[in-house]
Amino acid sequence: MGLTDSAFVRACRGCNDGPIPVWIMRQAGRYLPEYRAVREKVSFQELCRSPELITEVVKHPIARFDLDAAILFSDILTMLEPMGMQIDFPEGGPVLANPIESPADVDRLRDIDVEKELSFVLAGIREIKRALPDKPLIGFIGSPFTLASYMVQGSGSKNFARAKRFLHEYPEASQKMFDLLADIAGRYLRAQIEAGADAVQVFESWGGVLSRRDYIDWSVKPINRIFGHVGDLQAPRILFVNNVAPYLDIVKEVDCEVIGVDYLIELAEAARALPGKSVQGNLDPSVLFGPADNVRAETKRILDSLDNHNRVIFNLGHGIEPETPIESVQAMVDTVRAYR
Ligand code: 1CP
Repeated sequence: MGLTDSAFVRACRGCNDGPIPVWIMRQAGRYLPEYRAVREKVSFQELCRSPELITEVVKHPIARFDLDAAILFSDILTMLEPMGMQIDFPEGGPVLANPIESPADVDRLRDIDVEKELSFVLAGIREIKRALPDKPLIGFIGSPFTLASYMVQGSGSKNFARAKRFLHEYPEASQKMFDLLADIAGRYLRAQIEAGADAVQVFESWGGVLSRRDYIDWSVKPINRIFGHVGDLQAPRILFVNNVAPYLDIVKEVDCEVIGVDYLIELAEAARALPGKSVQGNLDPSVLFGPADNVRAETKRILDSLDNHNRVIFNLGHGIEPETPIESVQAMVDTVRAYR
């Protein structure tokens, strides 16, 4: 375990002097016909509960593009189901039938035994490691704010106004909910590493709607609490922040090795603002809908702009879109591979 010599792990640690590693957020998913074929037979939740099917879909993008890391197939919301949230995954995105509306709802949330109640995920990780023993595997969770935003809102949203309001209306209940989420998430990440994950990523997908003050209290503090659960292990810790630009000076202090950067800021600017950390990103996923020449040019432009190529992991600046042309993905991967 560990795969410490892989380009991906070395880049996480800032000491990769070989080819630049590349993987893709949401790399197993609906842009791949082989994933759609699996989903014609089973629902998303059935897929997430089957260690064999998890392994099959994790292998799809690796077989096609030989990416430098695999990522566990699951969802950030999976952790919430044993806590008592009822979640459905229709076409348009997740829907929660019993959103958190009051402090009494927070009191009803269950603490969970991650080894027992999320055993199908951990079995999936062990199965993936048997199938892909030489590929670094990334485990993941959602940040407490990103999870809470679905829990309070009941679905995805543009600005998560209800979730933000809940923090200010019920600060004590919010603190209780965030502490519980952070501790379960921390134990869950630890269990993922013990099952075989070589690195872990926290998705702070929606914290970018918070004021700077709230960002410190409701994004960074709970995330540091999570990372504290795994800081003594070898696995590098990645924090993906959507809309990182306003918070670079705050994120700089987070207890982790890598910052995943969205596409709203130049990757080189983020790298300069985050000394001592590696960066991951940040091609705009919509570029993949344009001509292959432009995909190659944009990929190369991002790489050319960086001062230090030993601490970069190439990726998109957010998840790949369902209808993305596969040729574009290949053009991006080939360009990164040929870079040095
Ligand atoms: O097949 C389907 O119809 C389900 C679509 C789908 C998939 C493929 C969902 C529902 N989740 C996933 C898998 C998933 N989700 C993975 C593993 C796949 C991989 O990376 O290869 C990961 C890491 C996630 C993480 C996730 N889920 C995030 C954080 C990443 C991000 O994009 O910012 C978020 C916000 C979710 C919630 C969620 N689950 C599913 C969807 C469509 C969404 C987003 C909906 C929204 O925008 O609110």
